[in-house]
Amino acid sequence: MKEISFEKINGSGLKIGVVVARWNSAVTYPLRDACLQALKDAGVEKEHIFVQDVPGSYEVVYGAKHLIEQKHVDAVVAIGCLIKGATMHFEYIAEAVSQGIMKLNTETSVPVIFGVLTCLTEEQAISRSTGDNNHGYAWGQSAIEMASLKKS
Ligand code: RBF
Repeated sequence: MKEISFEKINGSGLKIGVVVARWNSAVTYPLRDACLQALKDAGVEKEHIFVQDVPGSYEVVYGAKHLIEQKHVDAVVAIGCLIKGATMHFEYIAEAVSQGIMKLNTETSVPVIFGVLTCLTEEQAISRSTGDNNHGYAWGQSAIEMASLKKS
């Protein structure tokens, strides 16, 4: 199976940021909602969850940095959806965002979860953001695990 398994996670007392691109919001908003559900299920208090919308995936890196610096979160989930189109934008944005998120992980003391879907088709994007296959839930769980690691 492809899915990640999680030991019992406890989000109580952890501050979690969720940055969401509005581009392809039919995909990113269900991912965000599943992520928020995972945080709630793990006991993260409502007032400890900081959601920040940004225009597109390219901006999620700045949005994550902002939450780290301004809200002092223990982890961030960066959510976006890139769908390959006719231009080279897909490649440039995907490369920039994955490098940017990696940089935040290595250069700040805050883990940033890579919640950016890179899809060849709209069908792939829908499949990865709906029902049991909605990846947002596991991203929320990943953020709690990594935030706990940061605090340990
Ligand atoms: N943002 C996304 O989140 N997903 C996309 O699939 C996407 N495709 C784009 C394609 C083109 C041709 C352009 C110009 C932008 C695209 N963006 C996309 C927006 C991008 O992430 C960013 O918001 C803008 O380039 C402004 O910096």
